[in-house]
Amino acid sequence: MRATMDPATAVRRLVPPERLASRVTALDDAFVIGHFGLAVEEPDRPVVVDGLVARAVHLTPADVRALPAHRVESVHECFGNPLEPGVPVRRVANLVWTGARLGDVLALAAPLEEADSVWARGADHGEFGGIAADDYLKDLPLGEVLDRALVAYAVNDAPLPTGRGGPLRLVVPGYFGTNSVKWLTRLTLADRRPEHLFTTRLYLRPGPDGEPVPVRALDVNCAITSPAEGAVVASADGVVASADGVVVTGWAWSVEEVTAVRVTVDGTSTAVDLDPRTTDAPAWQGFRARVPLGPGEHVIAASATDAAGRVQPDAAARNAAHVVTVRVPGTGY
Ligand SMILES: Nc1nc2c(c(=O)[nH]1)N[C@H]1C(S)=C(S)[C@@H](COP(=O)(O)O)O[C@H]1N2
Ligand SMILES: [Mo]
Repeated sequence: MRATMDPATAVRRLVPPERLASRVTALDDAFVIGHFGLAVEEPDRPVVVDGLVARAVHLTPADVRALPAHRVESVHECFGNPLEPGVPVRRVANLVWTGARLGDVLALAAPLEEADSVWARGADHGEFGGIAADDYLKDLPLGEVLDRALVAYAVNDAPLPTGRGGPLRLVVPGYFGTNSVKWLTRLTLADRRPEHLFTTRLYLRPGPDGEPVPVRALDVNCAITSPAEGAVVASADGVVASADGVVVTGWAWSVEEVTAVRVTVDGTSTAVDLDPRTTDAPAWQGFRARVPLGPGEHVIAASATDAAGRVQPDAAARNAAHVVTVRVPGTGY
């Protein structure tokens, strides 16, 4: 059997929020997750579409590139460790993906009426948390993803690198990154959910009635990109405080449009300028606030609210308000 994996354990490359200043995140500044490590490079790795279809098909990356191309700017966020829902996570980027619509790809196999789920598999395999799995697998509700998901072959207008899931990966704008299966090998149409480490054991959270539901739609969340945690402002270290104060900048996102961002300094709210969402897909939205800071230590916190009324909790949640502590040197400190 051909080796599909480098002999590696889980890859978790994380990036601090202060590297996320640009609207579109450079790939070097975007986090990388691979539960089993990274799959090996295989530029022609095909994708099979099978299951509840009229005719199973075997597609090369060239077949997918021949379909109508769609380019989507979208926030890309890792849910974090599903076993630690109280730990704040800011593993996030905003990337531009290009690919074929999932619906166009599946249509080549003529899905049967009864199919209401698509199971996406990746080439990577191994052991995660002491449990062995033959592949990475996620299932998605067909009705929600036909139009919105892409089988992507490019990111930031360049071919999808192997580490990002090339040659083909799924991207589901508005869903947590865990659903965006890298190194795609198979799309199986089904009428039920699959039992698997990454579908029914991990990446579940309590639903409306307390029952476990898969981690899909993004939470409301934000990240302060400047000043950085621990920054000494009003000095030459990149963050310059003027007589008018320090400018706090960041990004806010959710599955729906973010309608407000609250920025507080030592508990007191300040005026915030928030950009509207200008795209159909959930790209992140910029915000900025000019805050007056006297000498001493200050706690700056940001939290977002979305159009559906979702609000970031203050603490003890994966999407808790982002808090940075900064110091202004001078008398009084
Ligand atoms: N095949 C495969 N796809 C995967 C994963 C994986 O381990 N294997 N990790 C998922 C998780 S949890 C996240 S957050 C995103 C990360 O994508 P990135 O590494 O391009 O940032 O990929 C998702 N798709
Ligand atoms: Mo993730």
